[in-house]
Amino acid sequence: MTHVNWSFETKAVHVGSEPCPQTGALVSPIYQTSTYTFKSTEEAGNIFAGEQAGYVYGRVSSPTQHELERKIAALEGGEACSAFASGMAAIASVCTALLESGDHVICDTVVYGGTYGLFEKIFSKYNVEASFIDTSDIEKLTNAIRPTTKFVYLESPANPTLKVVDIAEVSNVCKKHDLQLIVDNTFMTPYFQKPLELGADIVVHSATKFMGGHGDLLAGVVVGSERFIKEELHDPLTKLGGIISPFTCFLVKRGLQTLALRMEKHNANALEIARYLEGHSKIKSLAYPGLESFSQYELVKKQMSGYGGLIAFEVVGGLKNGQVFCDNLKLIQLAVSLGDVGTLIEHPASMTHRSVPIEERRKHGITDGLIRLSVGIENATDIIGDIEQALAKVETKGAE
Ligand code: LCS
Repeated sequence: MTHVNWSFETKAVHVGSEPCPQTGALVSPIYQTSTYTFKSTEEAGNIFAGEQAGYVYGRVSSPTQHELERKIAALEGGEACSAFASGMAAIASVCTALLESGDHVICDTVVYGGTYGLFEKIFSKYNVEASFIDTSDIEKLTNAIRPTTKFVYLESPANPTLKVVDIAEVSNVCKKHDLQLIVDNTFMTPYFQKPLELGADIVVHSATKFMGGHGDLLAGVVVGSERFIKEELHDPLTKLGGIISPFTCFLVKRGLQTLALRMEKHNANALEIARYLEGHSKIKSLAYPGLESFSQYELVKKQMSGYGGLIAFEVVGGLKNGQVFCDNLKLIQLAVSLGDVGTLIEHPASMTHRSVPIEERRKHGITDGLIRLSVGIENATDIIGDIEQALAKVETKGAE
């Protein structure tokens, strides 16, 4: 089957989900095994040497993993993909593949707290220095480049403020200075944004989020050139041990088959909820890329085909009233993670972005009262009803 001309939805359903050639089973089996047998030492030697196709050990790869990787590469429009046990395992492996002692990296000021911590707490120990720069400011970005800079890392929209970065513009700077551009596409998924087409070299995802979609797994993926995935990323994949399990591959594959439908619903619900919040007297600030009032709306229209399911806002009265609001929700669950079928809410300053120093957080818009809502695919009226009743419990007299 050739898939190059298929649309996104058709690729999502069929690529990597072909019937089993041995049994004809419509859904191919999960290869739940830790090791693989060989007919002879000669065959084993040839497979280990890469001269013959075959599998050797569960920490290296599995047929289920390869099916998932083919599906994701097709959806992101990349040459190849590698799947990992979590988003952090994927990001850490990419960094391990690219970095050496003495290198410098540029990371955006607004990224998931775990990613910030990876550069600040782990790679700093190996003499890799990170500069945290607002990459949407091209002058600042250019000034931060050193002879030792290896790559620029960014999320767009970013977790949790939803700041958007012009990927094509940053890619031009990177190309000029011979730097790699790594984009975390978790919030958009390839359904709404294709960073490789915009000039990124490597795309990473927490597949735990929209790709898996159901809040029941942890996974991460990397998409890039065949050379990077097969040669440079192979050692970190197999030696650091962040391998994804065959069962998780099966779940992510299944999740991806409905990604287009779910993203449309996340998007429609989030837009309706953002419009409701926009007119509410108890909402102090609001960011949703789909609102015309969003400060980077023009850029959103240029590089994304949808707005996603994340909304960031602050309740009048800041942290204290934000807590009252969260504590009174009934349908919406207070939990980290995002991109699930169910609506989730969290408080970045005390939860996901706790590891970012207070001053840094505040400087870059992660205010003490900021709340992040991951809108699910329930009925929008029910979600709004829950928000409405919780906001009614918030006392705003005299609050700012
Ligand atoms: N990239 C982004 C944009 C993320 O939001 C996360 C996790 C990761 C990478 C790491 O992926 P993981 O290892 O968890 O699969 N974000 C989380 C969050 O906002 N709440 O809990 C986890």
